[in-house]
Amino acid sequence: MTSETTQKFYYPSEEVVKNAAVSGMEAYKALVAEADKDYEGFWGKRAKELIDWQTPFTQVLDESNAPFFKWFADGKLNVSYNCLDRQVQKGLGDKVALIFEGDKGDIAKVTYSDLLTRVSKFANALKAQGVKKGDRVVIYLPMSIEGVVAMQACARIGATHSIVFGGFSAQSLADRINDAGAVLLITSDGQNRGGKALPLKSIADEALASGCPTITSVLVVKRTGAETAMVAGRDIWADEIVAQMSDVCEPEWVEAEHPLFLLYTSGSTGKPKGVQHSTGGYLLHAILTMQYTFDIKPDDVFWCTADIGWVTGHTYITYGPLACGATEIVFEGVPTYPDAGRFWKMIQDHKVSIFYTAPTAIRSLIKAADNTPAVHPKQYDLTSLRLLGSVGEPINPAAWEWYHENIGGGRCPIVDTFWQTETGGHMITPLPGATPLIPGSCTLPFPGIQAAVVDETGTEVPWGQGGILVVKRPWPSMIRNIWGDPERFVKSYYPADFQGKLYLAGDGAIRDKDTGYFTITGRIDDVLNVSGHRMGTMEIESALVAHEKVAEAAVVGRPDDLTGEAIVAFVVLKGARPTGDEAAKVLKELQNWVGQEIGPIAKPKDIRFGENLPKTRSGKIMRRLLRQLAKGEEITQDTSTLENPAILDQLKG
Ligand code: 6R9
Repeated sequence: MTSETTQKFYYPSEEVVKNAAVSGMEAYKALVAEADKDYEGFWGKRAKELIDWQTPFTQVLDESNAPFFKWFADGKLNVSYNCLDRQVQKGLGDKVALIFEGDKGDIAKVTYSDLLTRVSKFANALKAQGVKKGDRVVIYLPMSIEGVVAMQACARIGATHSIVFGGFSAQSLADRINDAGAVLLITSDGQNRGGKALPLKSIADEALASGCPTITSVLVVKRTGAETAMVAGRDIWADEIVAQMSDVCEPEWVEAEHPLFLLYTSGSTGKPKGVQHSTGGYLLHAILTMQYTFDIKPDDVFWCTADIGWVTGHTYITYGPLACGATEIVFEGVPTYPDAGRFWKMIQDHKVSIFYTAPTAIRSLIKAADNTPAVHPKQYDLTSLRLLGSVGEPINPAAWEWYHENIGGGRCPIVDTFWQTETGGHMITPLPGATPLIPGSCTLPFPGIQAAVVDETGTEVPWGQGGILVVKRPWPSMIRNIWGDPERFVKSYYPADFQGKLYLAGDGAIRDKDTGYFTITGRIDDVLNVSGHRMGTMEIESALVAHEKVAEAAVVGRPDDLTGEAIVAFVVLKGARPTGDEAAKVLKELQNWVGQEIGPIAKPKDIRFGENLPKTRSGKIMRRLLRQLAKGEEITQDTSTLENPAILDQLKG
């Protein structure tokens, strides 16, 4: 190790090392060596120890139908049983499982016993509506106790849930319901966000009216109390039906490979992919990462600020913390309401010890703290914190340093966790009591995860050289399939370029030439990362061209200080190219249109109008030029294959 590399490290304190589940770098290396030596033994041992099985498994990994891997396939279990019943049996019934804080500051605490009762009643309500093992249930709910209860209730009866983020439009909701063939929808009258009550049921009604033939009933949770139209014979108030149910519901024991959930995520083509996860392997990684990465302890108050509509909310709100018997926060609101000190006040009020959030939130709160001293984190007592986490996008070193200093008081390690909807849990991440940290690097693979950086042929590149991020061996919590589209699964994740042998993450990466630490360099496909949310450029393009005025559209990303990437659209209208006020008017109209078609997170930040798009002679849109234009750069690239160079001037910002 050179002195230069020694300097850039942040080492965990002796006390952190001493108390950590993985204590010291030697312990980390020993785990990696254990997995290298006996891969199946490594995972099998932990699956036995960490999960309560109704029927034990006899085989760890079945690779006979690769890349459709099976883990623990002949074992049977129930995730809800592992999260709730076993905590109560261990004597944790009176321990607080969830601390819910509403947008307006209302607080509710739910113990493990209460949660078991609520989940059992809800599960019985689902059964009363005819939901059976293997049926798909779509959940379109705000951050709420009911959201967690509904997910756990599905798991309890073996129904496969598919959460649709509450910010998605009617169209997006309908597409997901239909792709999944869901029989039941769970939604709420509305949601509270930033001091406003927003509708939800009416959006769900619009989705169902557009044609969702498989849905037979809708359970409606009361939240805002807004007047809500109910369709007779289809819509039922959840509280009314749940009140009539027994509080005992025997868990449905399912095979380890039974699909626990689908979660739709953007890919490089227009249609979102229904990422299918398993039961046993998924639960194992949720628990193991809670232990190793978050070093979860009985007295911790754990807070993951993600929404249950994203995978982070699945693994690190609904499943991981509960399977470990932890106490966790569920927050309905937004970080900036009533002011940008909300997160820090909640950490102070609830004595949060582990805090897990996204770089985009940190960056916006840095800005707020700079502008408004009253919401600066130093106004709050954050001494309860012992560990910080980051997820969703690369964290820039300046934001890392601020987070470390101002939130972590210089004493809390930061785990920068790289993973994806498809991976189920952390893939490359520091372990807090082991890994020396370098701001901006997600450091080293989680024990048992064989990540590598390769070239186009699948050959590993030397450290210091950028390439394509892959995973060399299957792992328990990996995606099992794309719902209803096994061919797309193989093509997307086990492409022929790598002889079908390597999992393709879709990100680029580089390993530090001295330490081997990984830094993620961003997506290598047509997927953008806006505020930690994945958006497919094709999805946005399809929405734009569905507008009556639009003839053609191309969407690219541009780096953005606050949101990581921002969406820029290049649009050709059917009529004349608009300029001045007219351009501003159409721009607003198209932004709102995309908001309605997909959801507000997909709205382009900037739209440029041209009489055409830059194309090659064969008619291919030259996206690399659009990327340069989006950044406001002069075109330095070769334009010799461009048929219509004059168009570039029109598309400059
Ligand atoms: C968990 C989650 C996955 C994509 C992924 C990558 C980016 C996530 C990151 C990160 C750098 C990190 N990403 N964590 N990039 N450092 N710590 O975010 O899942 O919504 O599927 O997004 O997010 O580009 O491929 P998902």
